[in-house]
Parts: sequence; C-alpha cells; structure tokens
Amino acid sequence: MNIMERAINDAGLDDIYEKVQGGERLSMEDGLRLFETSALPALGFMANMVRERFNGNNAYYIYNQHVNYSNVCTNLCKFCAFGKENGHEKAYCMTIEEIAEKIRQRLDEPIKEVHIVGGIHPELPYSYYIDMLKAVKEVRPEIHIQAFTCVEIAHIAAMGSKSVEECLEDLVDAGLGSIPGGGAEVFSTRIREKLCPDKLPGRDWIEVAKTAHRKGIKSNATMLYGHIETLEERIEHLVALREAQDETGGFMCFIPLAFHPKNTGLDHVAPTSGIDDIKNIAVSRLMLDNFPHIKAYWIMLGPKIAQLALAFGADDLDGTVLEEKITHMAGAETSEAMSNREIEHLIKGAGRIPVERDTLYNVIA
Ligand code: V47
Repeated sequence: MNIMERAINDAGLDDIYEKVQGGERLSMEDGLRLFETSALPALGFMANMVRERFNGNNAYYIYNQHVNYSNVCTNLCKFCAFGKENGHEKAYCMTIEEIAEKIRQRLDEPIKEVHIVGGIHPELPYSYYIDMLKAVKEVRPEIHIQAFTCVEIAHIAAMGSKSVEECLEDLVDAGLGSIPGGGAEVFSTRIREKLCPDKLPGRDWIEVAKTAHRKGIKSNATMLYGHIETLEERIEHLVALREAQDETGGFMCFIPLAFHPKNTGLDHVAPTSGIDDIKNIAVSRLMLDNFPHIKAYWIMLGPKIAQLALAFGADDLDGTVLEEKITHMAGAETSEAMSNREIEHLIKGAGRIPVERDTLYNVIA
C-alpha cells in the first residue's frame, strides 16, 4: 500500500477508491461521504486521477470578454447583487449599438469568445436578442458567442411567443455559438422556493439544456454553493446533471460557483471557505464521470484557490474574462480581468501545461 492508499484507507474511503480506479460510477451516498470527509489529500488524489484520465496534464484557458447587457431582472433572486428592478436608480440596459461598441473597443485583442448574459428583462422584445447577436457578429464575424443562460432562453422564447426549439434556431441563425452554464443555482425546489421562487424551475432548466443539445448546441452547467443548501441538495444537483448528460452528451464543462454574500439578501451568510471550494471541485470531478471538463472560475474562487484547484480535479481556469460584473457586485475582491500571461503563470506554477482553447475546447495553436 503506498502512502496515498494508506491515507484513503485511514479515511475509510477504500470502497470509493476501488470504484474510481475501475472507472465505476459513484452513488449519491458515495458523493455525500466525499463531501463529509476531512481527508482532503485522499479526496484530491482520487479527483486528480479522474482529472488526469480526462485531460492529462493540460490546464485550459480562453481569451474571452464578458458583456452583461442589462441588470434589469424580474427574478430578483436573494443570492444576487446584480439584478435590479426595472426603473431602479442603478438599473441599466445597453443599446445594441453600445454592445457593438464594447466589441469594437477590443478588436485589436485576439479574443476568441464573448460571454453575454443579463437579467430577465420584462420589456425587451425578442428582436433585441436577435439583433444583439447579429450586431456582435457584424463587428467581429469570427468570434464565438456564448450567450444567454437556459433561464434567459426560456424567457426570450416566451417574449417571442416561440417554442424553445424555434427560439434556439433563430438565435443560432443570428450567431449564437453555445450556451453558458448560469441560472442552474441548485435545482432543489426547497432552495428555489426560498431563494428564487420566480426563477425557471430546475427541471425546466435541464429541459432547455437538453433541447439545445439535441439541436447540436453545446452548453455548460453550474452550481451555486455555499448559501443555505445541504450537502444532499448539492449531490442531487450533480446527479441530475449527470443523468441529463447521459441522455445528450451536450455539456462541455461544469463550474461550481462559490457564493459571494455581499450586497445580497443573504449578506449574513459567511463566504465559502477554501476547503469547501476545493471539495466542490473534487467532488464534482468524481461525481460527474461524464463531463469532460471541470472549471475553477478564478473570478469567484480567487486566483490562489483556482490554482490549487488544478491539483484537485479542475482542468480549466476560464479565462481573461474582461469586465465581469455579477460577482463584483457581490463583493468579489478579484480583479475584473487577467492577462494570458498571468493565467499561464498560475498554470505553470501548478505544474500543469497551459493550453489556450476556444469555447468548444479546440486547442489554439
Ligand atoms: O447564474 C449570482 C451566479 C451565475 C452570485 O458557463 C453568483 O462557462 C456567486 O454562470 N455569488 C452567472 N455567484 C455566472 C455563470 C458563469 C460564469 C463563468 C463561466 C460560466 C460558463 C458561467 O452567477 C448566475 C448565478 O448562479 N451568481 N449571484 C453571487 N452573489
């Protein structure tokens, strides 16, 4: 028995280790035991095995830009500091020309992806979203647009009195490339009733994602952790994603999102601990045996925890991000952007190979 196997044995996790070695699927109960263990090196060793099985020594990043077109939102989720009621003094909504200008301003940078999300705006017409995508493509035809969470897509479809299928077809025709992972939060109805009763229910979020996948549109998935959710609810969320992925195979990447309490309706909640951040990465890697990538989103984790996460199951750091708003409104102290050089420095410091990718994980030569 080597030293890591001894640590796994001491933690009483041999049966899980056997499954991990054999590529066998972990049960909900296994997942719970992994969250409950304090044997972090043992957990990390197993998560790293799976990480290297999927992605070797590579750690991915992307040169991307974020655009948050509007913070007007009818959902007003308790955990969110970004969304504002229509008419609120801090509410804003960019015009199509302002969005195009954001893209134009960075034409001299080798940006590969624009990540566009906003709130659930009660008035913007269907044409706004279509015109936005067209305008971005007109300014920068080669850019990949990753836009609109599953929650926004359900809303946009409703605004246009279209089915989700029809809406997705129109969005793709206008330039949509893929769908980001936001809006998933925690699928539990208990959590949604307490924190975001007006938001698209969890099962509908999954339906929109699966509909997109069936149309050949790839997407990501997230889980917002560190507020009032139980460990069981986290595991149920992961298993629901795993089942959806079994059906469609359309998810590229899972991103555990660390809750930031400042300026939210949950500002009494303590920020997540480094240990919990790392556990979420490792347990996700072990439970989501059909997801190719696990992302450590440095904006929410901070660069140091994100770097550590590369040894505990994560293989992706997201990217330059340029102008993030959602986490910064909730008190994030990270910078709003990082250069490729800084990201590569973090990755090399973790003993991994930095690999610049596009949205669909094609390697940029
Ligand atoms: O859906 C809201 C979360 C999400 C807070 O797909 C908060 O690659 C922490 O989904 N503290 C939007 N999180 C961001 C997102 C994302 C980010 C980066 C990459 C990708 C991807 C997706 O942010 C929301 C919500 O779950 N959020 N408020 C908060 N106070």
